[in-house]
Amino acid sequence: MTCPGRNFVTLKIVTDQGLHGIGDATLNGREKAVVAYLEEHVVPLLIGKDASRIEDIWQLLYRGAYWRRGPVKMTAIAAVDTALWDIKGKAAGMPVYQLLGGASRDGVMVYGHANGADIQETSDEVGRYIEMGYKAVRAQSGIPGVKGAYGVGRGKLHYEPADATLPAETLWNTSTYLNFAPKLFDRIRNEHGDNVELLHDVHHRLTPIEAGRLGQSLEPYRLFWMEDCTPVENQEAFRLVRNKTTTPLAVGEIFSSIYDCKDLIQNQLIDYIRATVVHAGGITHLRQIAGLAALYQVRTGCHGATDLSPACMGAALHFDLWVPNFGIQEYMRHTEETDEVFPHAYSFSDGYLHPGEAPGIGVDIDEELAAKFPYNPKQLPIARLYDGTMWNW
Ligand code: GCO
Ligand code: MG
Repeated sequence: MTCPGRNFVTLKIVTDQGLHGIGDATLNGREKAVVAYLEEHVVPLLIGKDASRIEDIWQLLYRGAYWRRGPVKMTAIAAVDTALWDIKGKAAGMPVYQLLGGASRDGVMVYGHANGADIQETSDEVGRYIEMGYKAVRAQSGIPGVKGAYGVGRGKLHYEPADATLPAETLWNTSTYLNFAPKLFDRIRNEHGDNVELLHDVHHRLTPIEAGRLGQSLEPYRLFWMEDCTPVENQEAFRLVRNKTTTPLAVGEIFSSIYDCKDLIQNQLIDYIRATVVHAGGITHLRQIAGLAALYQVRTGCHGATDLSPACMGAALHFDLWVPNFGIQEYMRHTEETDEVFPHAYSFSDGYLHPGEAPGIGVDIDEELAAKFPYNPKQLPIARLYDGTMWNW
């Protein structure tokens, strides 16, 4: 565990041939649950195993656990899986994207995060991202009358929601938000034109019918996607949203397995699947999700917030460069300290990330430096309605 600006859990696997691989095991705000699962229940099973048998080890950790799925276990499995792909790449002398089948594109289109205290500040931030070369930008704004709207940080490039030992309380008002959101995107389209893809994260706040209304009201601004418009425990709820709007729908950053999204995909209720390496069982499982999605023209849009470490980002970029049905990759820049603790081969240029040509996932951990940033417990905020009722953050 290390905290170079925020907490990360990293698993390192070492072989008797002298190779090592790393995998991200970070579950934001629940770090120690994954550490305990790894230490108590996973690591003892790995000692002495053949590191080349990625699939068999995946099955051992998934089927062999009896208690299947769930974010803690799937994050632990993902860490092992990523480290083993890293080792396989190093053993072969190839970057992981080559092992998967080679590059399907020259670079991975990413979207950055523009956020501001109000409409003008957010629109200005969108402009700043366009100047940095981004082809796609997610826009989130403070909302007058809503205390602590989602996505608006104190910092700009390094917005971090998990910033308190006990969950910070934010407030939510759906009507105010529904009236506000079209005004935000009206200003952004007017000021920045049609040549930038715009995205928006609703962060699970609306009921299905409200999500339908929001999608409709944003249609004139041609969003690339509207994300997590309603909680997804009930996958069927998306049929109602879908029937109301042509705004594309993205879901899945909190999914940990193919079973969380199979109905959404098979019924063509979403356009982008947001599952990523660290929370969805690693590269081995994510490629099954992508394979199912490809049958239904659902494209990938991997989660890439800063609570996913560079080890996840590296692995995701190899996956993205290869996966036939790629859509977009989220890219929230890490702090300089984080980048130093995790030296990496991936690089950003003109709106695209490339995983680089280093063998494996192309990301390592500087353990000496990591030790200088001890774990610092933090939790994500919670949200309440103005009458005190608990809501979805
Ligand atoms: C996103 C996400 C994040 C999450 C965070 C939780 O779209 O990037 O919604 O901002 O809130 O990853 O740990
Ligand atoms: Mg999100």
